[in-house]
Amino acid sequence: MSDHDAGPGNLPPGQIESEDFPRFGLGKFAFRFPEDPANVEISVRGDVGTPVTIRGEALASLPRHDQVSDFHCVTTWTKRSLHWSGFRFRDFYEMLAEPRAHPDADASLVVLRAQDGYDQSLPLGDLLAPEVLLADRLDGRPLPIAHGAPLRLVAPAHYGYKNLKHLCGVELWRDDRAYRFAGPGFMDHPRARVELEERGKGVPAWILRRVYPALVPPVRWLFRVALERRQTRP
Ligand SMILES: Nc1nc2c(c(=O)[nH]1)N[C@H]1C(S)=C(S)[C@@H](COP(=O)(O)O)O[C@H]1N2
Ligand SMILES: [Mo]
Repeated sequence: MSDHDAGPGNLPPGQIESEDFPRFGLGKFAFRFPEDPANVEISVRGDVGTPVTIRGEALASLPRHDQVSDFHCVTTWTKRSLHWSGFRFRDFYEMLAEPRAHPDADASLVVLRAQDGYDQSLPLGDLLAPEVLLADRLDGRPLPIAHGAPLRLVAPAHYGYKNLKHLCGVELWRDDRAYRFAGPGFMDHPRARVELEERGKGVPAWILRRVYPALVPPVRWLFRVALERRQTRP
């Protein structure tokens, strides 16, 4: 038995296994979609010497990495054993972003931007972990729009809300500007580590654990209806 066959006892604190992997998120993003889901392009900006845009061809020069990992939404559902394929964020950063954009030496906060207007931040150190990917494939197929085409962040040690879909921008910020970024949700935790149950800020995790599950059915429904509407548009 591999680690990934582990039973429910091995789920992180407060999580429940989900049979399926729904399109999900913060309600206001349900009806927003990437403008150009085929265009793989990441702009690197912020406190850098030279702002640059890194295109799909450059990404394709990085070593491809396949990985099986669990996905943990803060509302308590977990989808186990997803097969992702893509590039390590660390390789993207060290082999492309750093040498081309020359970030300031003390730029340690990364603000991530998505094509649908969603954004999030994580410490650079968290993103350099080996299991953090820029994924363009899921379960052996090109990443679908529902799960973040053309490219999404996969950070399995962090709650789903840090796993940006439709990623298009990476900004390096110096520490002294970090406090200015909150994220799309007013309760977003700056790190949101699953094992430490950093579900949010301001409200204790044990309360969020009980309140959030009520949101799951309506949010699943909203995101499914929005996707169906997009797919059937003339
Ligand atoms: N661009 C973008 N990324 C996003 C979101 C979003 O609304 N837009 N929602 C986040 C949340 S809260 C979750 S749980 C996951 C859901 O990913 P999925 O739709 O692939 O299940 O995406 C995260 N990344
Ligand atoms: Mo989420």
